[in-house]
Amino acid sequence: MALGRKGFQIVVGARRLDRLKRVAGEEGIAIALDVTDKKSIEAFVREVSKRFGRIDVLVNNAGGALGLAPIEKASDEDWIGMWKVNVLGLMWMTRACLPLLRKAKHGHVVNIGSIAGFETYKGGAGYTAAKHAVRAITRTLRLELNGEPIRVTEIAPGLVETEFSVVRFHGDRKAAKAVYEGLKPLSAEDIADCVVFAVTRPPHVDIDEIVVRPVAQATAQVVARKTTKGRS
Ligand code: 8X3
Repeated sequence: MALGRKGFQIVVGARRLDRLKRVAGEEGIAIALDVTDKKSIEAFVREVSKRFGRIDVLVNNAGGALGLAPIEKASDEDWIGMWKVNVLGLMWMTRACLPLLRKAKHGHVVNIGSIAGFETYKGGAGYTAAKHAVRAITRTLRLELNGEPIRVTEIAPGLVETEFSVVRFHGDRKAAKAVYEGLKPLSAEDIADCVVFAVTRPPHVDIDEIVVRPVAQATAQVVARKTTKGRS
């Protein structure tokens, strides 16, 4: 709700309405949204249109990784899942929100990408390909909106401790925890800070990209971990 503290009226959309309401707090509005379902997107955007008639900032945050299998053993289900949420969902939301972004004095699309948008690693092809696509879509959108007062920003984080790894490892919490062991990962708040920074620049300033990693992470897989407990 970092943008809420800056005076923005927040509307949050996600599948789990109970959790969403907690995220939205008293000031924010929570509306159920599944970005992989066009009907759900239509209903969400219709509701926002009815209540506010415009969108100043669209943050495309939905995304995630499924599995770490090499291409030889890639699961169709995981790949389709990743492409649906990271790529199609982002395009569907952007396409559906553009008419309302055009109604704002200054519109802004913020896409949450990843360092996987320009790095690759073994077993990561489904996710890195999807995040490379997010990067390509973001850059294309900037070209297509050139001349309009709509800014386009990609935020590309490295390791952020959220449910990301629990989802990637299909619920294996031990494997997920190991991803963040021996270092201080970024938090959701660190990414929210980046969003706030990009969004609160003067309207003529477009922050194209912010790449943000924990200091212990040089690349997706080169990570300095401390083994002594309590020293990370
Ligand atoms: C995830 C980034 O560092 O876990 O988007 O590969 S990383």
